[in-house]
Amino acid sequence: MLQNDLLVRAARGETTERPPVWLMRQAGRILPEYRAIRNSLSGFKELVETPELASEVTIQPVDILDVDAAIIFSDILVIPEAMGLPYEMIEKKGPSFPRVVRSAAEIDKLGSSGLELNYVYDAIRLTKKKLDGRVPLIGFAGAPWTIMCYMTEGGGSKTFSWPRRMLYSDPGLAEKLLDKITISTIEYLKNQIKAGADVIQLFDSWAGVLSPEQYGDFGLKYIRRILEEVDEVPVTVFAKGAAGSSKDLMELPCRTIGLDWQMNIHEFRAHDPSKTLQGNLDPCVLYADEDTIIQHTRKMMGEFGKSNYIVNLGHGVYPDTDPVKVKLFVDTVKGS
Ligand code: 1CP
Repeated sequence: MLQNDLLVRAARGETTERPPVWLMRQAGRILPEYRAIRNSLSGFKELVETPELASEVTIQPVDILDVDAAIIFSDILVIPEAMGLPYEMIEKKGPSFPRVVRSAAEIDKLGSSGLELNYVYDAIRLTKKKLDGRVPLIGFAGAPWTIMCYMTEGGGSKTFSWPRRMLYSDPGLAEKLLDKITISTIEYLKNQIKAGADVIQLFDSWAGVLSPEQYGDFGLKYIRRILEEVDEVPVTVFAKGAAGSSKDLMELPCRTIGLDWQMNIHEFRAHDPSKTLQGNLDPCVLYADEDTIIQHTRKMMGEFGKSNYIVNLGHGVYPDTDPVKVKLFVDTVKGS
């Protein structure tokens, strides 16, 4: 039983006393308490793969920032790794894949079921135990298109030319890879739910590099397949940069759609007022002075309205944000 179940109720479309609030990328990044643990280790992967430590940093923002939900400390890149493409997390640079997949033979070698991700499920079980019902726990995965971006490009990129090139040069090959990622992701999310995840979020961080038409064919099609299979708990789809696909997003068979700060709140609401929306404060607002933060947070909340709403930023909180400002944002939501 959850003592604070605001997030789960809002995600189900039920009436809540106030909208729940959490922040994308709230675990890690901004808290000195996170960095203290992180700096004592060999690297990011040790933290992700050690359930005791992962659960500790998952709970830090609940204790320190008083958010209404925890999100399991992990990364979307654990899926490519479990499929057969290990990643390295390079200090101050980000992820890098020594091997990528760009041919049918390479894709054939990838695994797609029975993947070894027990460390994530153990971290979820342990976190649930330690949280003891204080707040819900969010499980997550990358959406297939975003995962394909990393598996073909080999790391972060401004343009993601490799995956986009494949959509023109060999769409069948892209579909083959997206299929495998989709199968892996369904199993992964179902196992996260069995381990105790109360809500699931799909991050499609690179949705915005595609045209709306391509996003329908190579992004939303696979998200839809996941949603048709993973229906045990409410699912949120966050497709960063996909403002041009508002209607298609709102027609997905999921409870909640996450908005980035460039998306028009009223346009999304108008498509289907019964769906829950999550978002969408520009993360840069949190660099401003206190009055500006309070003013922008209240204005945003007014636009979303009181029901079917989960307060969040429009993308992950930026690493150099002052935790005091983040706390002010959380307190403003709770007090207004
Ligand atoms: O050493 C470190 O501390 C590395 C920084 C870091 C952290 C804390 C990375 C590297 N990943 C994470 C954890 C993480 N990643 C979480 C859980 C904890 C939390 O921060 O709340 C989550 C939900 C993610 C999800 C993730 N990873 C996304 C989707 C969300 C988004 O921000 O769009 C993406 C795109 C990644 C890949 C990734 N991992 C790390 C980096 C620097 C990146 C982005 C690389 C790029 O620019 O393409």
